[in-house]
Amino acid sequence: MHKSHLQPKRGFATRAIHAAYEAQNDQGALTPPVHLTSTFTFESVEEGAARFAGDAPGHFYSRISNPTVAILEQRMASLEGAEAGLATASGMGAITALMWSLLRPGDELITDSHLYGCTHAFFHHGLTEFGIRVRHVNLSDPAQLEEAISESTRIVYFETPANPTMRLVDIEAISRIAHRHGAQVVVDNTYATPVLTRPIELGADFVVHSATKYLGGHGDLVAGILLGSEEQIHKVRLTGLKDFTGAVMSPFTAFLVMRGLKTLEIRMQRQSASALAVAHWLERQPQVKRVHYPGLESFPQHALARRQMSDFSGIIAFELTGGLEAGRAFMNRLEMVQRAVSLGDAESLIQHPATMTHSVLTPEERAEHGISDALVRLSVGLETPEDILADLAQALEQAQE
Ligand code: 7XF
Repeated sequence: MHKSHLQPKRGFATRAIHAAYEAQNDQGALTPPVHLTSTFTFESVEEGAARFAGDAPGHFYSRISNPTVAILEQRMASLEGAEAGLATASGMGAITALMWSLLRPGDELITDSHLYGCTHAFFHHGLTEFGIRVRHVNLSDPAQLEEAISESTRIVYFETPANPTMRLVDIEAISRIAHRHGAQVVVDNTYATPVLTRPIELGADFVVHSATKYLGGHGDLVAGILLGSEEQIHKVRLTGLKDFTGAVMSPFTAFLVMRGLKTLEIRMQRQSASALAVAHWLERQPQVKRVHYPGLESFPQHALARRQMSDFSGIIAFELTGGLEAGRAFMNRLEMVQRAVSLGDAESLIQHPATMTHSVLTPEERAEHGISDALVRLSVGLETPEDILADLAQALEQAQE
């Protein structure tokens, strides 16, 4: 019964497989049992009252906590270098539960201008309706935060790499400025995952994930997770999640996410390697105008990518010289790569941000977010790399004809 596998000095892959679970405590079951129960029984009224009051350990209702979900929360906390985790029904569930917990009317949220479409919609059409000020700042230039931040700034929020432009933000530099002004930093780490970047170790206060993507990794679930300090996560659990959104994760989803986590490291390595090869190949094609991928020397923030990321992830954004029409023709001719939103799955997925993931933005907002109508986003999957390249090549060639 050694707890040695919980020690943080154990390797990333080891913790992704073993952290926070002791088979001996569950009749030797190798994989954590799925506790499909909404409620938990009490030995006595007094014991129930003590659990509700937080004076006795134990679960009491699965909207607050659940044993299977708890293993995932602790395992992800270990991987992100956080004290605690909170699993949610979706990535948007994590983002909304956190914001409703931290912000009050009159507070200001500063967010990078490059952002996932629904996060943008929640900030601009949700939070602003409740008296919260939302300001867009280009956080890829920390000096702009220094200029914009004020006494009422509570939160600085960004994605790195950002969806879908791949623009990066220097987590250390932004955290230093935010903390000097009493603001907290929230990083959406969906694109990088803790395999490539660990924002909390670089100074961020919270990490949010759409676990629907790389963490789950198999395109068969929708889920989210939030990581932070013990005290703050406890507060979000009992307010933003329990009372304000109710967006809890099902124990069965937690089981599936944990199954995905076991291969997260090798999937990220393989997808990053394949994406780098695809990005280099795309850059050499005459029909391709621009490729946005942090692993390319031509990427404006390549030096920051090398410093902040241990590899460059599996997502590439690019534009064809023929613009929107050429992009559409190219995407429609793909045979193996699937036309679908989402990313980080075993299947290579391609989508058109202007009419899909970022269609909730106005054309003016899309321009501000760096999303041209010609931009195409490719999530490189786990297929044989030569087959991915071959499909892209035949589609590009046919689209030209
Ligand atoms: O609520 P979800 O699990 O779908 O997660 C929302 C979300 C949060 N942050 C980032 C960086 C995301 O990319 C997402 C979801 N993005 C999908 C995509 O870009 O394809 C959504 C499909 S419309």
